[in-house]
Amino acid sequence: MIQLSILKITGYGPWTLTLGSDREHELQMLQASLYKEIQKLFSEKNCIVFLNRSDEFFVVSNGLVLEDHIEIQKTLEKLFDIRLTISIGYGSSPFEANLKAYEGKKNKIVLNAEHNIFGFINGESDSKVSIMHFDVNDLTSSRRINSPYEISAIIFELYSKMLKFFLEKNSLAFFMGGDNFMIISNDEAKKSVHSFIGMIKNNDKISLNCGIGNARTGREAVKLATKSLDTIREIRDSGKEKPEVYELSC
Ligand SMILES: Nc1nc2c(ncn2[C@@H]2O[C@H](COP(=O)(O)OP(=O)(O)OP(=O)(O)O)[C@@H](O)[C@H]2O)c(=O)[nH]1
Ligand SMILES: [Mg+2]
Repeated sequence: MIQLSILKITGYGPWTLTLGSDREHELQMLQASLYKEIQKLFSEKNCIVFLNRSDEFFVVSNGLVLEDHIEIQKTLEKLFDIRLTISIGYGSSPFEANLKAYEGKKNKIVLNAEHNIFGFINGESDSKVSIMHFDVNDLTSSRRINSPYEISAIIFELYSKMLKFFLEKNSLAFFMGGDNFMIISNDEAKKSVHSFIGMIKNNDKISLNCGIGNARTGREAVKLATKSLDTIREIRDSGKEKPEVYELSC
């Protein structure tokens, strides 16, 4: 089971208007500070936070119970003027967990009214997280031919294809910066990773490496996924033929 906690700023749209037109820089600073704090608070509890469209946060919150969410809400309420709503869901796939969180909020399944927490908690039982860490092999060579903005166009087109492909496998893809992507995945997605890498290689002439990590918590799974990716690099740099996919579990 994967558990997701989705944090969204409450009444953000109307609130942004109260700042007047000279607001974009303020909003960007607020979003960056929020992200920093949310990543800090959840990673201390062995979770990992993925940024969704800069103003919404997807947390792989396996192992966390309602009390943990209340504690984090209290800290955020002390630090920021704006309030956040947390929607929690779980399921056998990340997409299902996302739907469950969405339903919990939509149908007002209240877990804690005072701190705006909705949805369904799995907590500590049957915890299983698989994360894929994708990275472009040797992006540096492409930098010699393409300017920074042209590289961005290549990376975002790749992200769009990745998101669509893995959504069909009930998994969720996030852009992490640089040439890095992470996917909150499941067995279905893991089975199709070679076919995705092959498709991108044939159609876009981009070579990808993919490290996979399986663990009981989000942070541990990400650690193992990144370690797998670094292992692919080590094999490559030692002159041996590198695998495109490497997987570690704990
Ligand atoms: N989010 C994230 N970004 C990273 C990580 N490692 C590198 N980056 C970013 O990715 C960019 C590209 O770096 P690399 O992927 O190491 O460069 P490369 O030439 O593609 O080399 P290889 O991936 O080893 O083939 C860097 O400038 C960083 O911005 C990581 O673990 N996580
Ligand atoms: Mg790279």
